[in-house]
Amino acid sequence: MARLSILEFPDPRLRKIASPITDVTGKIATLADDMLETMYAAPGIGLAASQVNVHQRLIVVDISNEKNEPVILINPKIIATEGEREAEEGCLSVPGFYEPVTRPARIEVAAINRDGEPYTLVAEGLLAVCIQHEMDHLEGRLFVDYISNTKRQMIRKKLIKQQRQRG
Ligand code: QAP
Ligand code: CO
Repeated sequence: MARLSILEFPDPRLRKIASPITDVTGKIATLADDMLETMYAAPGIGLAASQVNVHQRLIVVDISNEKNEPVILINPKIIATEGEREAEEGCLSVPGFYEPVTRPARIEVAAINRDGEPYTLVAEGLLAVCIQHEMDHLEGRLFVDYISNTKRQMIRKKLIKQQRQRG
């Protein structure tokens, strides 16, 4: 297991569109495990491969309190949505900033698991928010894209300054 480094907004690599995974190899399983380790260490509840500079369609989430319910989604696809809900979102790639985002309240997702088997998942509440947020990363989309330009520019400036200070 290894901890991976997380790209931060406004890094242009976060804007890349991820490619479908054609073969769930041991390498992909290891990447998923490393992403889970990285997410738990952060700590966070979701991480997309794009955030660790791997532009392939893989996300991991775990919204459990005990951090013992990892979900790995390879090539996730939303096949149904229902309703709408606003919830506060944050992102490991936008540290320290939280803003409300409106999204479908319930989703059904088709994906492939760590063993290469297809499955579907129905999600609502925080899990639905988290999966949609992480799937956005695979399209090069960030939660700050849903807020006002003024707020996004302010966050951009503050993060660039922080990144400069850290070297
Ligand atoms: C996405 O986000 C998400 O700013 C996952 O300083 C967020 O794990 C889905 C984090 C909210 C649903 C609701 C953010 C950690 C973690 C920060 C995360 C920070 C430290 C964010
Ligand atoms: Co994020």
